[in-house]
Parts: sequence; structure tokens; C-alpha cells
Amino acid sequence: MRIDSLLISRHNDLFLEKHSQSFHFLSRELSDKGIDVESIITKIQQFQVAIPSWALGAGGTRFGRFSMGGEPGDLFQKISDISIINDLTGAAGAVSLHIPWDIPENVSSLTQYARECGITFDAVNSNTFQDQADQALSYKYGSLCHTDIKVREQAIQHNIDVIHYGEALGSKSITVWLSDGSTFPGQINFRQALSRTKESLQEIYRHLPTDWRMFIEYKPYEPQFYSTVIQDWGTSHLLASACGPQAFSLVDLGHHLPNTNIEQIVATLLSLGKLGGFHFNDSKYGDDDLTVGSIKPYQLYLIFLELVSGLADPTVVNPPISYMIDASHNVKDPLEDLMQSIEAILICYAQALLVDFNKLNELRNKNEVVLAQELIQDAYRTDVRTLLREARLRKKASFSPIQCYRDNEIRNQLIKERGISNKAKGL
Ligand code: PSV
Ligand code: MN
Repeated sequence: MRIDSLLISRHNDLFLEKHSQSFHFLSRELSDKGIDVESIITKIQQFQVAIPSWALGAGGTRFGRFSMGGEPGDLFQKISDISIINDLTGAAGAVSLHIPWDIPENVSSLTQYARECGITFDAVNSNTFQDQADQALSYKYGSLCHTDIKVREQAIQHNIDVIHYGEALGSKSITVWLSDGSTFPGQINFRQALSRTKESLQEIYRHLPTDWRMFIEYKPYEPQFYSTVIQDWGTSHLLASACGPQAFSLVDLGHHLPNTNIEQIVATLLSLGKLGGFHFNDSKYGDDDLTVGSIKPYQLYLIFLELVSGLADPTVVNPPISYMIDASHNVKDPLEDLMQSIEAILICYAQALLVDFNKLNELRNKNEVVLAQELIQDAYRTDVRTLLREARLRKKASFSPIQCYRDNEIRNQLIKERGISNKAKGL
């Protein structure tokens, strides 16, 4: 379902007068500080984050799942939901597929439908962390690290199949996340498991098209509770380097032990030219998959400081980063939740763009601790939502995406169209 642009512009009209006052006020204030407001608005307009195909239905825990009705039942409906988010926010023009949760069956009609919806295909994700009904061998004791070569071969072949699906759709990257590891001490040989995983990844890498990238995601625990084979950024980087120049590390914000300095990991990977992908979410305890910016917005801002300053640094040679929201849970309408995440991401991005990094470096070089902290906090304490609204208005997206979604009763329309008990596949 596309949202009629007339409907959006009529809704926007309600806010224009008040907005123009606040925009002019903020623009003047920022320009007085020497900030190029126009270039920031252009950058906000250009920022895109992919929506995973598994985040559009009600998320759940092992204790329960509560639907809000009108969930997308197939891939076409999922793309339709993403186009709603994209029409309203102007920042979500891509889908990231999880295979086999979402196997594209009719590729030509799917790609044509996606084109009509203004949606492209971002990274494809393989899944060797669950057994599928028609699968010959089990991943109970691992996949790419498994002691049995036959299981490893099956998992490698699955990744190659995923690359082929992605090629047909126009994707240019594959994300590999493994649950391989152990739940009890003594269960696996760490060195051998790492070495088998490296060889398996190298085999997948050999099947990577020349214009593709492979992202290797790390995670310290869950579903394994004693060890994971790819536990941290260092292991992911080691494996990506062993594969070759088209392999990169992927940072998922929820995949760190408490209080890890994620922004420093981002800076390190950028300086190595090995930061490939990013999964946004937020968490209080573990990999909680909560709405981006809902728990630790300052951490998100500090990460964006590293992304913005790193990518602008001519000495950093890192290809563009593939951004995705990896969040899903039980209690909100997922479309509203995703729009909240997009807003949180763009707020921190815009705040980071306000920072004068030359000045910050001068202060750092003089060991002006207080002034350096003041400088970054000044940007963080600036309400940049007016800039986001201006960027959306210029793109003909919605001034206020969630309010527009609510005022036009989009969820009710989806329930009418699809029914109250339609269920999304996946997870
Ligand atoms: C694993 O926790 C993960 O972050 C990986 O990216 C998966 O693909 C995704 O969540 C969905 O389970
Ligand atoms: Mn992830």
C-alpha cells in the first residue's frame, strides 16, 4: 500500500506555519555558529536505513506473541509495509531479507512490485541458527563450525543459495550471523571450532560475486550461553581479514556485554577500513532488540560522532556502511516502532553533523577536557527535530510520520485489508 502523496501533503499543511518559524529560528542560530544548515539537511535527506523483513510482524519472546492485527502475510505485503514507512519518513527505501524466513518465490513480479513501491533490496541474511523442516542435517551442535564436514557443507551451501537469491533481487551483500558456540565448558574445542568456521567462511567467500560484500556479525552470547565462536569484533575482524577485501565486520548494537565502549569499536573498525554493516536497536540488559534510542540515546550519539568524523576523515578508507534496524518486540505496532527508531537514528546523525571536528581536535590536542566535552554536549543538547522535519517536507515525506499514520488510521486499513489474525512469517 502506497500512501497517497496528497494525503501526506494535506496533513503537512497543518504544521507549515508553526514549522517555518521554528526552522528559521534554528537556522539563524546554527548559521551564527558557522554551521552549514543546507548541507546538513541534504545529508539527512540522503540517509537511508534498511528494514528487515522480520521486523514487520509482532515480535515475540519464547513466552508469547501478541499481534496487533493486519500483519503482512507474505513478502509482497512486507514490502508494502516498508513502502508505508518510507513514504512517511523518506528514509527507509530498502528491505533486508532473511532466508529461509522470506524466500522470494516469484522474483520478477517481486522485483517489479518493489520497484513500484520505491524499495530496493539491501543485504540478504542467511540462517543456519535454526533447523528447517526439509533440512537433512541438524544445526543443533553448530553450522559453519560443526565437527561433521557434512553439516558444514550443508551450511556453506545454504549461504551460497542465499547469495544466489540475493543476486536475482539486486542485493549486493550477505550478512552471516552464526549461533555457533557452546553452552557448557568442555563442550567444544575453541581453536578447532574457530579454524573450521574460518575455512567455511572462506569457502562462502569464494562464491561471492565480485561486486558483493560479506558482513560477519559477532555476538558474545545467546542462544549459546558459555561461548560463541564469533564472540566479538576482534574475532569478526580476524575472520573478515582471513576471507579477503570484500569481507567486513558488522556491528549490532545489542551484541555487546554491558558497558562495552561500542563507539570505540566503531572507530577502530573504521580506521582498519573494515566496518561493513550496522544493526541498530537498543537494550537495557542483553540483546533486547528494543526501539533505537529508547534506552541509551547518548551512546547512540557518541557512535554517530565516530561514524560522521570517521567517514569524513580522508585517511579512513572504508566503503559506505550498510545500515539496518534490527529490532522487534511485543508491545507496539511495528510500523510505529520502526518510525520511532528512524527518528532516533536521524536525530543522533543530525546532532553529530553539528559538531566542528577540527575545533574538537584542536581542543583534544591541547588536552582541553572540559571544553571538548562541552563542545560535543552542546550539539547533543540541540533540538534538531526541526531539521529532520524540514528534510522530510522537502522530500514530500511526512512532517510528523507517526501522527500522519495515526490520523489516517493506516493500521485499521491494514486490518480491513488483511484481517485481524494474519500472521507474519519469521522469528
Ligand atoms: C541475531 O541476534 C541477529 O542480530 C542477527 O542479525 C539475525 O539475523 C537477527 O538477529 C534476527 O534474528
Ligand atoms: Mn543483528
